[in-house]
Amino acid sequence: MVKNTQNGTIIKGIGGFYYVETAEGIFECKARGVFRKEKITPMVGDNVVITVNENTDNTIDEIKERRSFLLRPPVANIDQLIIVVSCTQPRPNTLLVDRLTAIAVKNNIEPVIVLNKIDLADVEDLKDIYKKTVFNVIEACGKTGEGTDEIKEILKNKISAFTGNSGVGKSTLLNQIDPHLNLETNEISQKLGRGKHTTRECTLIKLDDSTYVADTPGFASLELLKQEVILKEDLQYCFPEFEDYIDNCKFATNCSHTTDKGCAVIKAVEDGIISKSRHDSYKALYNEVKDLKEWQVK
Ligand SMILES: Nc1nc2c(ncn2[C@@H]2O[C@H](COP(=O)(O)OP(=O)(O)OP(=O)(O)O)[C@@H](O)[C@H]2O)c(=O)[nH]1
Ligand SMILES: [Mg+2]
Ligand SMILES: [Zn+2]
Repeated sequence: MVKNTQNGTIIKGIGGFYYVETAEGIFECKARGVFRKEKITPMVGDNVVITVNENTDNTIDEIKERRSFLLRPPVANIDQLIIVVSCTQPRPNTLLVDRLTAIAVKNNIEPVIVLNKIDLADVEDLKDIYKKTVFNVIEACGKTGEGTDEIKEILKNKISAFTGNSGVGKSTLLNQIDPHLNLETNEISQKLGRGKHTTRECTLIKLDDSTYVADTPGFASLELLKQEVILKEDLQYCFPEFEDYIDNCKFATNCSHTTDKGCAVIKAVEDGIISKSRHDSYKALYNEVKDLKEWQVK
């Protein structure tokens, strides 16, 4: 039996099969049983060692250590999370955006905010919220291609993943970046005002030798995102624009930055330096985890 070992990257996973890109091409592989025993699930973006077999299934034998990984969207080793928000249709959900930026920051992934569908509604309110953060904010239009060059520039030489609700225009924007991709897109449901879950799988796409981007499905349930827990002590650091103020709170080590007297973060919100909407999201996320202890999180 001819055997041949290769290094590669998982670019897609469907129904227990993983598609691994190596220097020799793309190989359909199964994961070795040992991963299941160790409760490790191979992910798109994983760097792996595979064995290409002549007469049996190719196997993933080894998963290299991950530089970063996210549960939703399920991708490993990305540098950037491109969070696509539509100005309307579907309506923007700032709590979702801020949950995603916090999860990215916690995982050492750079969040980028793309405000899409600027042809359909006024973008000023969203812009006002996010220009007060430290994140890159790009205005875009999947329909006309506005903002495409800026997105291309930011993707260059990095591994990124697009994320955001169904229908915000993730696949449409990727098609603008490279029309050859021909990714499937679909109108949003006018009745429900949201997308139709057109993209079904997470796929890592090579734009050039050093630039990769993943298209991912819109979230089926926002509940699942709550699995990515950020403990209350850590949450403040996941809102980078708070950092300059955290140490100036009157009860610095104990300040939750939610209601406390003498809170420098709240003062900065009142002064219009930190956006109120971001602070509201912080409070909502804080309330979700405030009774949770470190040992309760696996
Ligand atoms: N008017 C307008 N429509 C847009 C824009 N961007 C995307 N669309 C439309 O929005 C609809 C949804 O776009 P998709 O690219 O399928 O959305 P998606 O985020 O990939 O959705 P899922 O794959 O379901 O997660 C399509 O009909 C697009 O043509 C835009 O900037 N302006
Ligand atoms: Mg899509
Ligand atoms: Zn405070």
